[in-house]
Amino acid sequence: MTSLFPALRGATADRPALRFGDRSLTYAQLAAATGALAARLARYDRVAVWATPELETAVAVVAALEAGVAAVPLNPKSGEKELGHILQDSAPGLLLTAPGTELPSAVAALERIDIDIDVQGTGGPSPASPARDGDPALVVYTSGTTGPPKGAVIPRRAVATTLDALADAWQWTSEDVLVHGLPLFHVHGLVLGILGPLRRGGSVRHLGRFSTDGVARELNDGATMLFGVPTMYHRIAETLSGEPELVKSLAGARLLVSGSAALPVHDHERIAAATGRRVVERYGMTETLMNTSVRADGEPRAGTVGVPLPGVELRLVEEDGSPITSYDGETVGEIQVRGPNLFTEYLNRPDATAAAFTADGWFRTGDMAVRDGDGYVRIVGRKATDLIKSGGYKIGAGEIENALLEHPGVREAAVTGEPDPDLGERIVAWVVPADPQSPPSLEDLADHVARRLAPHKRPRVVHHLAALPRNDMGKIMKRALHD
Ligand code: MCA
Ligand code: AMP
Repeated sequence: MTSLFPALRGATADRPALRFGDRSLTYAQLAAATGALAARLARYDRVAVWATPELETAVAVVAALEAGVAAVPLNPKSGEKELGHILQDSAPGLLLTAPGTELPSAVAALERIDIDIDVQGTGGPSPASPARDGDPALVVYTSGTTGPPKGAVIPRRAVATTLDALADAWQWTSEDVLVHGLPLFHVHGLVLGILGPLRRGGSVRHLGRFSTDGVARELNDGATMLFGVPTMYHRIAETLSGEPELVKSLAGARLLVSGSAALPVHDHERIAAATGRRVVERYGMTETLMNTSVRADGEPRAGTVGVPLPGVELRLVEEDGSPITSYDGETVGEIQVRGPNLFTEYLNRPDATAAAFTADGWFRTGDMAVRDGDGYVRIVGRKATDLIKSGGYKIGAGEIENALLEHPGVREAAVTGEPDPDLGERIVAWVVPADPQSPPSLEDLADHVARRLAPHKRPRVVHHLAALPRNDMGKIMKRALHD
């Protein structure tokens, strides 16, 4: 198949492609660096990428895609248990990392390539790889309600079609300069935020880590688009009143896009009132890439995620699976989607893959929504109460409960999410201590979860209980906990 990145071979050689802090690459430099690396990757099926927010991560993933090899992005803050699971499950042939990175022991046994971004000469792009549309491009790990994260196998076709559909919806061109500070081990920051601009032949400036100052600086210095999760827009909304430079920067942007979780209407309205700009929401999922968006030329109605993207079939279904045919803005159903944007399977999990699809190929998202008469989708909730969205990260309650139960001070544990103005939801741990006289502290439990899983999965609140409320079957009644 043709390259996912025509601009590596086009007439754009001297144009900027990537900038991270004060380090940057033009398209010619990116072609040389990825061409040299791709030549070393061709014999592997899958390679892991230590996905720090650095230039090397972008070079590694593009090189893998150029070589026709699947990339497995790893959260560099993953704890030992999470990392051990992902490595064992995905069995990468080697690990790509920035030079000098200190790696934890869980990955020490893997063969490692330190990426050289400063490839001199006219190495140029790699020759066209023999990869086909349906071949895997990425394996991205995503949490479910129970058990360890599952590896969603995302084909090249899905990456290409989702990015081209977004280009149509957002009038996204090679003239656009994107700014963001998203992590590079999830779809939002990596596929939309890095591969997106490169597929268009445009450029991206990554902030290293999100800050409102960084956003203001880049938008006032030529960047045209901003991507962020609602927590980032919340922090922007909180900061606007005292920061005229931030107001000016947002007012001048071409497009402000939010996704990964619901953007509260209050934050949407505060940004609109201060800047005159309305944030555009889009809705996606690791397994489906992008499904809907408010269009750049459409009406950005607060609280909706817009209309299905070109090529995406979307329907709402009742509990019994029958499709809802009248769009009245009130009837709630589960969103199901079908189209070239979908993942192929969960790696090594045929059971989970089969459960995720209907017999005729619709993917069950688990998101509950209504649809207005003109087709706009409004997400109203989730089917599973055991999935928590915190800071735009999806976190499974079961995974954290299992980690808590491995703490010697914990006899029983339940995990829920509760509303949080900054994070959307925050993780709450309900714990029956092994010794009621000396229950484990929040700090202790947070460290324990952060070390085993990842810092964003740590509980932010802990309640100690004498017993967990259970029904006759012994199942924990989570709704009773908050009462
Ligand atoms: C705190 N930290 C700790 C501990 N406590 N580290 C170890 N042990 C501890 N006990 C560290 C954290 O790692 C972090 O470090 C820092 O202290 C602050 O922690 P935290 O409060 O969690 O971070 P934050 O600054 O509040 O983060 C907010 C955020 C972040 C920046 C909005 O949540 C974020 O980047 N969210 C993006 C999620 C995302 O991209 N989701 C896409 C998936 P440090 O600051 O150094 O990290 S969804 C998706 O892809 C689909 C397709 C879609 O639709 O988009
Ligand atoms: P993930 O599995 O981490 O890719 O997260 C996907 C989930 O994020 C979806 O199933 C939705 O629940 C949620 N999500 C993504 N975008 C939006 C949005 N714009 N509004 C509400 N929820 C969203």
